[in-house]
Amino acid sequence: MGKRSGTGKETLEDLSRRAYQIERSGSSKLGLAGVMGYCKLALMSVVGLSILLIWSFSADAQFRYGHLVQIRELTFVPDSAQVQGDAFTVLVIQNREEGPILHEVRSKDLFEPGTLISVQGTGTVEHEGKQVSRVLLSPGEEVVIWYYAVKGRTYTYQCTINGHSMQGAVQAV
Ligand SMILES: [Cu+2]
Repeated sequence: MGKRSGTGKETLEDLSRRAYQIERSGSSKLGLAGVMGYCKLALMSVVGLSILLIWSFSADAQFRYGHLVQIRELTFVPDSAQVQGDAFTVLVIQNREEGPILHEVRSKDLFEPGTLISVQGTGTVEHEGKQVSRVLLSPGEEVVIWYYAVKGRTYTYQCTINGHSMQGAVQAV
């Protein structure tokens, strides 16, 4: 009666194997199942997740489920990007300053209830009440923001710490 045919919940081993197969096959069009698989994997390994994400970003410039932003010389690079709308997506922001410059990521759009799914990574997450207010990033640290992007919306984020005037945006199309 098919009990052994794998219709039940996937185990962590299944997810790991699938991520490995995706990596080997060179396919970056993961679909929702793949993205959610990554979401679960993220709980196991933020570092591994980042490596997989960076790999998938570089593999496909046309159709993205998320993107990577690096902070260099007081600037979000790139400072704008598009993601697929009406879909789960991820934004990874890394502080890649060569000097000891602290940055923050603030975003009313990304951190609002109903949009934010989870914040992970190596930065320091601060809250106001139940809501994330900002994430502090020292050089070498990164934040991994999982959220639901609604088609037609633009999600902005900022850093204003220590007089910085940095902003970036993600447009869901
Ligand atoms: Cu900054």
